[in-house]
This record gives sequence, C-alpha cells and structure tokens, in this order.
Amino acid sequence: MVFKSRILPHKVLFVLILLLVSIGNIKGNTARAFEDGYRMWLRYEIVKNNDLLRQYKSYLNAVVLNGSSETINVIKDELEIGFKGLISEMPDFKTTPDEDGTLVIGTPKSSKLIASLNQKHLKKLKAVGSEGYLVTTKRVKGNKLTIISANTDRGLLYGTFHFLRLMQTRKPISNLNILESPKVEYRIANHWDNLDRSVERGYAGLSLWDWEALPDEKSDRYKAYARFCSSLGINSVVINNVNANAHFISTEYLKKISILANIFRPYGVKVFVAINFNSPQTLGNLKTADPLNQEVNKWWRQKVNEIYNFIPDLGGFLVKADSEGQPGPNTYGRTHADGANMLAKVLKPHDGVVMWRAFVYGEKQKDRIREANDEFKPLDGKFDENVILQVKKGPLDFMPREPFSPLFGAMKQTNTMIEFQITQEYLGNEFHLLYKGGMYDEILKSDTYAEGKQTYVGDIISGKVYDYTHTGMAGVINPGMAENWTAHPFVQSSWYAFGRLAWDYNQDPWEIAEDWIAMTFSNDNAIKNSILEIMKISEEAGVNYREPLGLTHIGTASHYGPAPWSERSKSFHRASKDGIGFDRSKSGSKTVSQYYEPLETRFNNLNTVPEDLLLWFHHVGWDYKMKSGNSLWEELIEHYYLGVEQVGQMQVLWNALEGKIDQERFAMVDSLLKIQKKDAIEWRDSCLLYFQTLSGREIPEKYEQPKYGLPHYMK
Ligand code: GCW
Repeated sequence: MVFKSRILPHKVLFVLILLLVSIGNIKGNTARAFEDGYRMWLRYEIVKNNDLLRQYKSYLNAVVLNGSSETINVIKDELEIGFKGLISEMPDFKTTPDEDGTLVIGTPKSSKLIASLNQKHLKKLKAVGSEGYLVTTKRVKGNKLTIISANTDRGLLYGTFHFLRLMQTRKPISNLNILESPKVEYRIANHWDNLDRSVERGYAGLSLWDWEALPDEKSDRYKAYARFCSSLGINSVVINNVNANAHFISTEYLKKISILANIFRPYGVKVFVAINFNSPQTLGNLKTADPLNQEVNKWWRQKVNEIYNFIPDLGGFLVKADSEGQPGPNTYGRTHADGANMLAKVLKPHDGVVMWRAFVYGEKQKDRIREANDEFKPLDGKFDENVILQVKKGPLDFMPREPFSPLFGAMKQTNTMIEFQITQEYLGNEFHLLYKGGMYDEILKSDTYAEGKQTYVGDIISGKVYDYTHTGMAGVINPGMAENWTAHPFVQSSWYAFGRLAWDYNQDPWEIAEDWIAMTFSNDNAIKNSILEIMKISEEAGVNYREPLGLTHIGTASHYGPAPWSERSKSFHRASKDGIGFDRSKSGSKTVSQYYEPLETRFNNLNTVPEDLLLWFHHVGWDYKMKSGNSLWEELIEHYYLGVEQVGQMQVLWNALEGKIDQERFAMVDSLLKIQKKDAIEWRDSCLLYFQTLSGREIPEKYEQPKYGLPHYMK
C-alpha cells in the first residue's frame, strides 16, 4: 500500500499525458491531427512510395466482393477504410463477372470463378478449413487477378485483413501465393472485467463494457474492439473476470451481453462467460452447488437453456474453481472432473465447451507450484470431450520468467489449452515498456520431450501430439477506456503478438513485432529498426532488473514494485546466509520430476540447468561459481545493473526518434521510460540491498552505489 501512494505521482502524470493525447480526437478511422493511439495497428497510413502506390492502385481498381452476409458487410467496410487510408481512394465495387475485377473475393459457393479454379487450388482450399484462406495471383483470360478465396465468409474476412496487412507493411502484391489456416481452434481474449467496470489487473481505465448503458446504448468501442480482434484472427472473448460474479448470468445481464455478442458476431468473435460455481445458490436460492446433486443439475440445465436463448452461439463457460477463494466442486467432496463434466453435459446440446482452469494451489503447500500437476494429472482421461483444461504458461503464475508448466505433455487424454497474460500484472502495469512476444514464443517453443521426442508446448496445445478434440490459446487482456485502449502504447504490441501467435505459434515473434511497428508507427527502416531494438531489449531488461537467474514473485502485494523482504517473497527466493534459490531438485521439493526426461535430469543437475532458471530449481551458495567465472553474488549484481542499463539504452534509442514519429506518442513513451528507469533502479537497489543483508558481500566499487539505504526502500 505504501508503494501505491508512492506511485501516485506517476498516475497523475500519466492521466495528464492521456488527457493531452485525447485533445482533438476525432472518432473513427479518419486521419487525425493528433496521434492518440486509438486506431492501434489498423492505422492504414498513406503509401508514399510512388512505385508501390501505382502497383497497389492497379491491383485494386475493380473489386468484386461476392456473397451477402453481415461478415461480407464488415469486409466491405474494412476495404473502404483501408483503401481510403492507404491509397487515398474508395474501392470501386463492381457487380460485373469476377473475371472483370482486379481483386476478387469469394467462396466456391458465392463465386463462379472460384468454384471453377483448378483442382489443385480447390484441394488446397478444402484443406484450410472453415477459418483459413488463400490469397493468390491468377491469370484469368489474360487478366491478372488477386483472388482471396475461403470456404466461409469468416475465412474471407481473415484473408482480407491479411491482404490489407501486406499493403500496410508495404509488401509487393503482384505475385501472391498465400495459404493460411489457424493452428488452434479457440483464439481467445480473457477479460478480467467486473460488474462495477473495474478491471482486475487492468491498468487502462474502466472496463469497455458499459453495463449501465447496455442494452440500449452501444458504445462505438464495441465494434472497434471486435475489429482489432478479428484483424488478428482472435475468434472468442470471455467477457468477464474469472473471479466471477454470479450476476453475469442473471437475466438482466444476459440481455446486455447478448448485445455485445450481436455486435461481435459479424467479426467472427464468439462470446464466452466466466461463471461462478456457486451460481445455483446465489441466483437460484438452492442450498447447495454440489455438481452431483439433481436439483443443481436441473438448475444449470434451465439456466443454460436461457443463456442460449439470448446468445444462440455462446462459446461456453470459463471456470475458476477451488482457487484463490473461488467456490468449486472440492467444497462438496467432488473432483475438478465432476465439476467440469456436469457443466460440459449441460452445454453439450448447444455445442458449448467448458474451459476449466488448472490454476490451483494451497497457501500451505511446501512448494505451491507442484499443486496443479499433482491435482490434475491423476484426472487425465476423466474429463468430457467438450472440456478444455486451461493451463497458465508456467507452473506459478504469469512471472517474468519461469519454465513451462509440466501439465503440457502430462495430459494425454484431456484437451489442454494455454493461458498467457497480455496485461502487465508483474511487468510494470501501465508504466513499463515490455514486448511479450518473445516470452510467449519462449514457452511455445519449449520442448516438453513428451513421447520421448521433440514436442514443443505449441505442438501439444495445437493437438499435434495428442488427439485433442478442442484446442485453444487464451490471453488475459486489459483494454479499457484509455484513449489508446491499453494505456501504455506498447501493451498493444503484446496483444498483437498474442493474436498472431495464437493463429500460428510457428511464426517468428520478431517478424510479428516488425509488422506491428510498421502498422503502428512507421514503415521507415531506420525507425522500424530502432523500435525493434527497443522491443528486443525490453524483455531481458524487465527480467534483469526484477527477477534474474530464475528468481520469482518478489514483488509487492500489488505486484508492481519490489518487496524481497516480504514473507511471501521470502517463501519464493529462500535467501539466507548460506545462499539463495528454491530447491526443487530431487533433494528438495522434487518438482523437477514433473518433467519428462531428459528435462528432469537437466533441471536437476547444477551443471546442466539453464542459468536463467538456476534459482528456480536450486538453492545455491553466494559464492557458487557461474559459467562466466563470476560468483553467484557477482552475477546477480551484474544482471540487476544490466537491467537498469538496458532501460537507459531503450531511452537513448527512443530519444533519437524525436521528430521522426508523432510528437504525442513520442512524448508519452519518453515520460513513461523515465518512470521505468526510476522503477528499475528501485527494483535493483531494493533487491541487492536486501540480499546483501544475507550475503554479507559488497557491491563492487565499479558500480554506482545505491543512493539510499534499505530502510528507505522498505518504507
Ligand atoms: O496471479 C493471480 C492474479 C489474480 C488473478 C489470478 C488468476 C483473476 O494476481 O488477480 O485473479 O492470478 O489468474 O486467477
């Protein structure tokens, strides 16, 4: 709390910047005098290179958009916004036969031309499924056409966004041969939004969902939000917090939520709700919520029927049960499988699924990170086929760095999806710049060695290894009423990366970052390179000045600032006079054994454990020799100082952009980096001064010494 009051000046400064940036704002996608970040990556800035402009225009001068549906209307709108921005012209929509167009969009059902394309094309098209698409250049009767083909209008929408992205990133479009289909089924944004419009771990203002004004008034933001999701292929949204208020499924709120579902539908975005397991008691006045009780069952059946009357295509439920005080089946002596299956059975006739979270731990457990695996692994095979276990990326929480959760690979007969965090709960809230794409990639490309061979976490969650009936990737997202949606403009980049990786985890997070920069800031190579460099530095910086070498969870109660002296932190870093780190080896909590070989041995052995996870798996002496030749104490110091230095490097790179990018976002990020630098120093000094009381060793003179003593920080 003390820390909170200390960050207040940050908040004031930030609100002032936001206000400044909002002045002169004109809604919509029209060019703005002020760059307030509202358009995110869908800015569609005019193409200035004449050759490219000429090329684009020649391919766009006659558009044949086949079919009629709400989604086709969305495609039409997007093409209008895109063309107007990129080439300063409105698209000329033709009703002529396809072959007279230059850009043809359609499905084999809606377009004769596409139905008559060669077998090779049609075979490929079949293989991309209901959401994939092809964007190809073809010669038809002597004319060169760009054809966006798909099996559904939703596929066409994704294809259109891809095509527009090519122009946004200034790629040639004269010879295209693109084939895309998503690797996972549910690409889902999880909101932690509450009834009172607060957002748990939100940091970007009030929730987007204006419950008081709904269902009558519909904010412009709903549509805009759906557009952003759809542009990445995000196809589902959990509307509310997993710490769920039961009233979200009351009749009153279902009416409101159904309006959101109607607005999102044409964009291919399905709504899910997070439910409270005790709803039969809270809303239905039953005496119990025991999943095996007949009355409880009946109540859920009726409730679910009512929900589907309002929202016929609801995706299903997300459930946090028996976790951090939330009710669940354990209260009634039942298992997670009993709870999940009861809900799965009532959702099944409606094609709904249950996303059941595996985030469970007991405060008294000797090693809390063991629990999810200990509890869920024995239940493998006991879940219905429309249940998906939602597992956080790491075994603890959304920590700056932790190994992947060993549940990936452990659940062979249970659909298992991954949960990432986009909002920066542990990574500086709305104040610090940190691109998370590389962090997502680090987990997705971690080898689990399941089945004794190379199997990435991404392979597991996409159903490549085990025969999952449903797959998914969730991102906890925080957009709010901040003019630019996410408060820190760079949180947008993690949203963007999440969406693109959810579509295809094989993509390179740095290429994704480059696209984001080009679409959000500039296509100028020098600018792009500088911002990319900043984003690359940002990840390791964020780990270095907070929790290097596998340290974890040493923040304040709010998770923003440092508190290595707190009881909770101590239970994780285990620093003492003899050393630091949590012994999870075979001689400690044995958590290493939750991993397949060769990982178990690799993590267990001091010589082979990756040094960036050293203190996660081992307790080692302060003088322990690192690979660099440093002692552990020296290495810790080096990382903490490097973290601060890296923020300095980010500042230098950013400052050089003044005058080259819009002044609004330049000034905003400049101010935020100053806060980040100050915070980084605070993290460094707090941690090192505290650990020093146990290590009894000096911070070598070559380093700038902490300005204040430990009591100052502990205050
Ligand atoms: O890390 C913790 C967060 C809680 C969150 C919980 C969860 C929604 O601090 O705010 O609650 O994780 O993921 O359920």
